[in-house]
Amino acid sequence: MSSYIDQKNGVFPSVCSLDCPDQCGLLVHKEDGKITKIEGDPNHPVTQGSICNKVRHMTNRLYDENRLQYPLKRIGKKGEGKFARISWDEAISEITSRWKKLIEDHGSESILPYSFYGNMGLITSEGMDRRFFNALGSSQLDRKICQSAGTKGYSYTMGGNIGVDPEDTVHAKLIIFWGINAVSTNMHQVMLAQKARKNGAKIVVIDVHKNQTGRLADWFIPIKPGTDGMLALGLMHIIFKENIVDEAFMQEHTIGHEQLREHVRQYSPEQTAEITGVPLEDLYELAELYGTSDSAFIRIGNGLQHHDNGGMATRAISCLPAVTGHWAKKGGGAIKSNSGFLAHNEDQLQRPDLLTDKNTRVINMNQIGDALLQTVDPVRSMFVYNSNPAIVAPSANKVREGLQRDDLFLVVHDLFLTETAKMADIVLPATSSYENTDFLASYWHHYVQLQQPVIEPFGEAKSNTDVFRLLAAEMGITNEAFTATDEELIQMSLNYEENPYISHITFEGLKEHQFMKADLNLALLENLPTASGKIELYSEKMIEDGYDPLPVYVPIKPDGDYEFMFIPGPNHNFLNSTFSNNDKHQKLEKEPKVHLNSADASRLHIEDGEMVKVWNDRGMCELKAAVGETVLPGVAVTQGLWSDQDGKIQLVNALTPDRLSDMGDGATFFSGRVNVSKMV
Ligand SMILES: Nc1nc2c(c(=O)[nH]1)N[C@H]1C(S)=C(S)[C@@H](COP(=O)(O)OP(=O)(O)OC[C@H]3O[C@@H](n4cnc5c(=O)[nH]c(N)nc54)[C@H](O)[C@@H]3O)O[C@H]1N2
Ligand SMILES: Nc1nc2c(c(=O)[nH]1)N[C@H]1C(S)=C(S)[C@@H](COP(=O)(O)OP(=O)(O)OC[C@H]3O[C@@H](n4cnc5c(=O)[nH]c(N)nc54)[C@H](O)[C@@H]3O)O[C@H]1N2
Ligand code: SF4
Ligand SMILES: [Mo]
Repeated sequence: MSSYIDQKNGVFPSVCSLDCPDQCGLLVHKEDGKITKIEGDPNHPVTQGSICNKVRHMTNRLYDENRLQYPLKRIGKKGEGKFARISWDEAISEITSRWKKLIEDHGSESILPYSFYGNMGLITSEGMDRRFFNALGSSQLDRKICQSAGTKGYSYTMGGNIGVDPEDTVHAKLIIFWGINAVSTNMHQVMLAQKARKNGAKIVVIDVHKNQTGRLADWFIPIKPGTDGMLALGLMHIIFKENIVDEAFMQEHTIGHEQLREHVRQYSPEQTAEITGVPLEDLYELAELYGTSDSAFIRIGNGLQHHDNGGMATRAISCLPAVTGHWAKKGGGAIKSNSGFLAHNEDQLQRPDLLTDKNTRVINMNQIGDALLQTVDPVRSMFVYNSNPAIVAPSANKVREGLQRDDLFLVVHDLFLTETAKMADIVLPATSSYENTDFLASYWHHYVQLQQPVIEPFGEAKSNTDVFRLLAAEMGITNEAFTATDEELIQMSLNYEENPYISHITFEGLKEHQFMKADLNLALLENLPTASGKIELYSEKMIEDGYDPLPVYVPIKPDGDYEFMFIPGPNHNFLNSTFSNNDKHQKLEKEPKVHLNSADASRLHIEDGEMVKVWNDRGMCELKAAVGETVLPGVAVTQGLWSDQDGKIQLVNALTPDRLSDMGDGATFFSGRVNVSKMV
């Protein structure tokens, strides 16, 4: 059979590669060699033919007039944005000669990769690149910008990233979206919740902002930012006191329930109401609703994780379904992330064995600003791909100052001249996922999916795997690791005896079926990867790691004497900063706004629709005020990681802290404080 690329016309199955839990099955329509339409694949068991607006307009991005077609070399001053076209040969030779010299003069750790999941394809995001930087012996990047706090907190209870099968959640009778803006960020979980609702389920949303998800709830519960751990503990207090626990379940499947019962006595409902802002009667009502529900499901989002105390908050919430036995009910339990079910052979794919010096320096991506400004053993070259740190990383003014350093040799591989790429010395054009071969594993549903190239590479664009093969060859790294084809990389990754859930999934199988589901015959509760094999309400491991063995409430850290908690989340029509530079998506989103409570606004004489200054000691933004009752007093919320547009001052990450969270060295985007004032 000829490949999809060879067929000029037709409709081809594919998968969305964006960093989104839904990982939709797609149908790509092609005419005369070009993609004309992207729609949902109705055969996909979970996403069932519906996709988001962002990807429905993907052709605008794929064929955007500003898409990069050739390698570029800086000719102006750093950051001025003046570039000249060069050939791939020149680009690769310039990069590798600079790197050889740096390694000779300063050692390989003077070079740093910086990447995340702009493309979730596994060989694209953690394949040849990891092999290359391991073999090079460069500094290593700790990729913890997303959900590492919660992952750690949840793992103490459950052992790993494992939760309910989302397809089962249609059977739940109570669905709690907790710190997740699911209408925008996990739309198919909303679709499943709507089905459950038709069967009588109630939808509760716990959030600091009554956004599109809050508006669809049967009951919206506003909470003060960073107090979710307290809410979970206060709920457990009531649940134990009212004896709406599931004793039999706790006996059989948990350890530490007696200690937990004693421990939560200290979190009184009165104190919980005071700290969280959730009224006393609502606390009792929620505890009752949750404790007595026939099957309750909690979808835990990133909102509560992006705080100083995000790890412990997630730890506390993850105890709720165990105390009440919801795990044993159809559709009940929780999902933080399900990536554990689809774990692939990372060692085979990433080849950590190629890194011979195991003490290589590690830099946390959340603190890239400080790392770039460090003067002792500075990072002298950075290679950025699958990410746009100038927009997405916290304390962005520091990040930009670092990126702009004259003595930093910056290379950026991307589809567009992003804000990060504008500061580069060499820019390399990247293919889109529709031009690549890859495999993808969702962190929410249970399907592994195949991506086969549908169109030819755009202009002279190259895939990540090809770029790192070229770099390895030119650096003189002659190792069989760099001759492996994309298909071989996929085969090696899927060959993973340690994960019985995917033992039947192969490259050939994926070619035949396009998507394959994890084998879930193993009962989750009988195979928990905790030390005890049970749900750990009390955790010895936490003691070893220096934490309290039981969930506790620790308030977020002080962050200056500013009036507002500042919550800069993502928005509906962008994906992090992806699409923020595309006309169509910008128009859909209109402009960045800051949501304020009307009491605060009137005190500060701010009118709805007026431009205001949002600031702290880290930076400043000018945003349009949206005044109303969607946030509590003392809270300021923005949506979207907007690109720089004609001199507008709208870089929300200029204001965010780069402290690390209590667990998992995660990001604390939402634990910052700001003042808001009228523009003068
Ligand atoms: N459309 C769209 N979809 C996306 C993305 C995108 O940018 N746009 N990004 C993707 C990525 S990488 C990720 S990680 C996910 C993230 O998606 P989500 O898990 O939804 O995370 P956020 O949108 O960061 O925050 C979720 C909600 O938490 C709220 N929140 C903030 N602080 C608190 C708090 O202290 N307590 C509570 N209870 N709520 C709080 C915010 O108001 C927001 O409504 O979405 C993915 N999908
Ligand atoms: N204020 C605030 N900041 C945040 C967040 C927040 O909620 N609030 N969310 C955080 C979270 S959860 C995350 S995950 C991060 C995400 O941050 P990033 O991972 O940086 O996400 P994007 O901004 O989407 O940038 C991805 C880039 O990869 C490029 N790309 C796509 N495909 C490919 C490819 O195949 N090859 C190459 N070389 N490049 C490609 C895209 O064009 C895009 O420029 O942002 C974090 N930043
Ligand atoms: S971004 Fe998410 S919802 Fe949209 S098509 Fe991709 S996977 Fe589906
Ligand atoms: Mo993320």
